Amino acid sequence: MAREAPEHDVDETGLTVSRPKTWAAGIPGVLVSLQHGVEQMGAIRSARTLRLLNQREGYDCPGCAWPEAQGHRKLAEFCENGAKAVAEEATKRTVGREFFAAHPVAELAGKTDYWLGQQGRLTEPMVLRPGGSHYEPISWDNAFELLAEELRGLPSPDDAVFYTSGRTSNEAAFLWQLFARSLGTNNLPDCSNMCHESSGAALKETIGIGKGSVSLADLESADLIVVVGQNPGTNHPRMLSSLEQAKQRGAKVVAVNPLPEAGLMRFKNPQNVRGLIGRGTPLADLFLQIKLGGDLALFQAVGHLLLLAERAAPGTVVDWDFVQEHTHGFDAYAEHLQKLDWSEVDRATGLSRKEIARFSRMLMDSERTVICWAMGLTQHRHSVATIQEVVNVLLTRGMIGKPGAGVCPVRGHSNVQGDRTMGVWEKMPEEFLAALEHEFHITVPRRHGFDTVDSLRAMRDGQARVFLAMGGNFAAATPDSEVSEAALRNCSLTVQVSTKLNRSHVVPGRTALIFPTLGRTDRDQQAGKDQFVTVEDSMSVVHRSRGRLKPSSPVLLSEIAIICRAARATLGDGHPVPWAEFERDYDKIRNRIAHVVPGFADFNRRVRQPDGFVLPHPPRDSRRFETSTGRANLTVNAFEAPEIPAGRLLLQTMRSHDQYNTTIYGLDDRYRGVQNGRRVVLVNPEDLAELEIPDGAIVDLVSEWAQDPQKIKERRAERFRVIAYPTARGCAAAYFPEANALVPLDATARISNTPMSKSIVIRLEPRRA
Ligand SMILES: Nc1nc2c(c(=O)[nH]1)N[C@H]1C(S)=C(S)[C@@H](COP(=O)(O)OP(=O)(O)OC[C@H]3O[C@@H](n4cnc5c(=O)[nH]c(N)nc54)[C@H](O)[C@@H]3O)O[C@H]1N2
Ligand SMILES: Nc1nc2c(c(=O)[nH]1)N[C@H]1C(S)=C(S)[C@@H](COP(=O)(O)OP(=O)(O)OC[C@H]3O[C@@H](n4cnc5c(=O)[nH]c(N)nc54)[C@H](O)[C@@H]3O)O[C@H]1N2
Ligand SMILES: [Mo]
Repeated sequence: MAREAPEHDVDETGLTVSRPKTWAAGIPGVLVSLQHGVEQMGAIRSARTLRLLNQREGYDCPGCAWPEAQGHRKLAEFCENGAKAVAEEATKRTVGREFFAAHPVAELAGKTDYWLGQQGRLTEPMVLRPGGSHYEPISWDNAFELLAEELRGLPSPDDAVFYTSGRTSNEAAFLWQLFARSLGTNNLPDCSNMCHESSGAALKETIGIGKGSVSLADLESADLIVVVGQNPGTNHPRMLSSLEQAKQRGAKVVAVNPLPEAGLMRFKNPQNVRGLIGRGTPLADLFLQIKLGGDLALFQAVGHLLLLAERAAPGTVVDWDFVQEHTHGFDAYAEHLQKLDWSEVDRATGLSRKEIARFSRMLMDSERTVICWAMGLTQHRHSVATIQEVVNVLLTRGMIGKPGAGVCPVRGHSNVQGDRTMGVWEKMPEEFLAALEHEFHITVPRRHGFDTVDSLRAMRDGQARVFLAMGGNFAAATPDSEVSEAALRNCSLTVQVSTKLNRSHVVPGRTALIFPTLGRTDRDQQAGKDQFVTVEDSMSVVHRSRGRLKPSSPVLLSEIAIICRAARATLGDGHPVPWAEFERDYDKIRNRIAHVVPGFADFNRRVRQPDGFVLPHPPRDSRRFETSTGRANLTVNAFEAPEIPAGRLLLQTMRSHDQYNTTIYGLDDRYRGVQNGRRVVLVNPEDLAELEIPDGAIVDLVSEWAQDPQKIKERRAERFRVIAYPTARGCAAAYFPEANALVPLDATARISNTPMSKSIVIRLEPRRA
């Protein structure tokens, strides 16, 4: 473990370090959420806004995709970080034309993401003309005409790229892909390509559907919940309530993580008295401090132990009824695991065999197991195989399609799952494309489009030249910052539909447009009528979201209105899709979604039910597996773990407690004991001793990447302060997006093509003073 850090250790930049916390939420969480609200929104707007957060008649939290309770909801159905996300969006600060007149783009390009975000909500459409130094105001009509001309002038529709971030509603996402496909391209990269793509790929192959199989009720009846590669205390705080309830009725929790995250250790629930003033509820019964990328080894080792135990006492471990009736590939899986090399497991996981045996004993003792995971599993070279090993273990025990058991990839953005359901994917299946054609009497392309990494390559190489973003922050969220910024600058036109200023606005194409839009919390009226939109959470529940706040400017258009007007300008008024009608009445969009997207029949009526409705999920509902074999597939995956050369560390890039992806709320990471700074790298004290680098040193992080081992390419991120921290040996951690410059564009997961943001070989280079 780390040496005891002094309570406060201040460096010359004002950054302070204190001991990491061993519990999450409680009173500081409540205070922080109120403070952020009042600072950004004022007291009255705060109270009004937070009262409607995640309520049936209110809006869906723009934070994470964790589901809301069905039936009775608490008065305050939100968490500290949800409140921060809302304050960030509902802020009273604004950026208008005076702001842009005062700040040339070149100056804005020198500002941090934090500074840019703090300036406030965008209020009117802006344009940066070729060779111009400042963004200038432009009317909506002229802006749409400019975009339309550019799109119509492209030699091929595939020269345009339509990016989506996961905040977009179902309705906007459906229209966005319809616009792209009407134009003639499947270039629909999205943030999911950098997020849970590996989960989708692994699950589709093994259980036939790329979504999680559990509901909140399953978590309520599970007797074992395993949380792998996820930091719910920060990123899904409402999940802690589920874990707390589970613990209180006797369920066990296992945490698998290189970091002892506070939210996995103990929870003080701010919604009850014990949480506010007591010691809270201990969470993890077993904490496996694994090395980065060691999870495939762990789950193979556990699978191996399960099979050994089955051989010793036949019929007690493997769920033979399930395996024989519903799965394919069991024998090959079992045979492959016989060859497991334990010395490799030791090296890859850094865990003791006793710990691994204890975990497998817990899996054997449990009748209802849920395994949850997030970015710690999805952003490695072998992510798809790793998740398939998780599935293998669950299938062996028959833990899918029964109450209290299943797979739970915990999604990121609040509607990232819904956006996929609506067709935002560069390779939607034929049935979906055919249904679109049939519904709208249009022709849509079949050639697969670019995902995020391939879009970057195409833009870098001049093969794509118009970049449109429905939300998000493409420049900062993507890997290899230098390459991605150059790729954007290489475009003839970049268009950002955004609520707030960010990095992507200040690394513009030759011409750049900013389309300011309504957010989740804003009232959306069309043709004199209040409209609502819908979202799908991490557990496939589709429900309404309706904002009530007065928009920060009367000029703002909804995302839907922007798409409809852009499409009309580009495709002409004779286009068979009724864009104008869609803009006036969102029910009309939902009627069409009901015809095209499976599971959405009678959409308008069902989504008006108090808690919305749940989408079908064949494995969960009836143990049906729509895979290539018609059964759940156990898979054989070659053993794999990252190699860390001598004198190097493996770096993960992760979120602090004070950020939402590239939106930085503040400079503290309260649970990890870091205050007032983000350029830090957490390193195990024994590694520091070996490297002869003192705690507190200022270093450059240098990543070393080679597709071809003879040609190592270096990338550098300057001036990070070293913090001695109890992370697993050999494994360092720094924050995203500051460390994105270190993630090579070509370093991606096999099959899913997701950037390897949790697996970068680096060395620390001390700076001379
Ligand atoms: N407040 C807030 N909420 C958010 C977000 C936010 O930025 N702020 N982002 C949203 C989005 S888009 C997403 S995708 C989710 C992200 O939610 P998380 O996946 O929780 O986010 P990360 O910060 O990337 O944390 C990864 C966790 O996995 C661990 N980990 C890293 N590598 C490994 C590994 O190899 N093995 C194991 N076992 N563990 C590993 C890290 O130590 C860390 O605890 O959160 C969503 N919710
Ligand atoms: N190194 C590294 N890189 C990563 C990750 C990592 O763990 N490490 N995580 C990856 C993951 S999981 C994800 S999901 C991506 C996130 O990638 P993105 O989704 O592209 O990034 P965000 O930071 O969530 O986007 C924030 C911006 O969205 C805009 N916005 C906010 N609300 C709205 C809205 O309602 N409508 C519209 N139109 N715009 C809005 C605002 O302008 C804001 O600045 O980053 C990925 N990048
Ligand atoms: Mo994400």
